Amino acid sequence: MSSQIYRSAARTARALLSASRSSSVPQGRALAAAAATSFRGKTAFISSFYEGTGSASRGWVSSALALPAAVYMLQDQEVHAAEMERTFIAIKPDGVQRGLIAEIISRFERKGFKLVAVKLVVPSKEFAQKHYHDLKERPFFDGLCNFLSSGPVLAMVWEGEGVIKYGRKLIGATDPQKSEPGTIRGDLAVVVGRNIIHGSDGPETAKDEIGLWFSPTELVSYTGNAEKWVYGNN
Ligand code: DAT
Ligand code: MG
Repeated sequence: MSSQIYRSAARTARALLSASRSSSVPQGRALAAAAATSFRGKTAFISSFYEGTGSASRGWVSSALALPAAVYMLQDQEVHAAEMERTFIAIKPDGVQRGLIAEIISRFERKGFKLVAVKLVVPSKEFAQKHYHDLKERPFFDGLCNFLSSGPVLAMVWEGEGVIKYGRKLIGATDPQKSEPGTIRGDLAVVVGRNIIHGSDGPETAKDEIGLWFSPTELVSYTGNAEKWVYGNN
């Protein structure tokens, strides 16, 4: 629920920011409608900007005056909008060595997700053991950690609405024999021991894995050029 409100706030912030670049009242009207819709009456302070005390037209005049204030108040939320959901994605040594970095990155990019951190690293075996700590009882754990630490890994953080769950869809099932065609593993890998890519499997692991692989200063918050075309309510 809170994330829904959060996303609504983010969308409204974006709408307010883009509308603030125009002085036309009709845009302001559309914008107010968008604000009312996305907030669903949950944040009184927004709707209060648009409540006319008399005729509808008086209401719109006052909303035009209040708009800049609303924009400034929501700029923080615009920043947070750029941080709505993040997941950790890594191209494992097999994917890097096979020259699949660009192919894999382009699938996330074309979807509309945003890259907010990236680096090429050779993890130590101890680091690999930390990353895969929840699998330490599995018979393949040692081989898996040896493999992850055997060469360069492209570590990334991707951001976007639903990116954790949908990132897993883009990746496909763990065993490439069972991954659907069209997924990264389905199209580009053959066996489970060389399935080329890792993706966080939920919000908690995403948070832990991002924290393990990146320091906070390595995560870059920015507004993507195409964001207003990727996100929007009609
Ligand atoms: P995923 O990578 O899809 O999240 P996982 O977390 O269950 O899958 O396992 C981590 C990695 O361990 C997986 O990408 C490949 C390897 N692995 C999983 N099951 C395996 C198995 N039965 N034999 C060999 N390696 C396996
Ligand atoms: Mg996993």
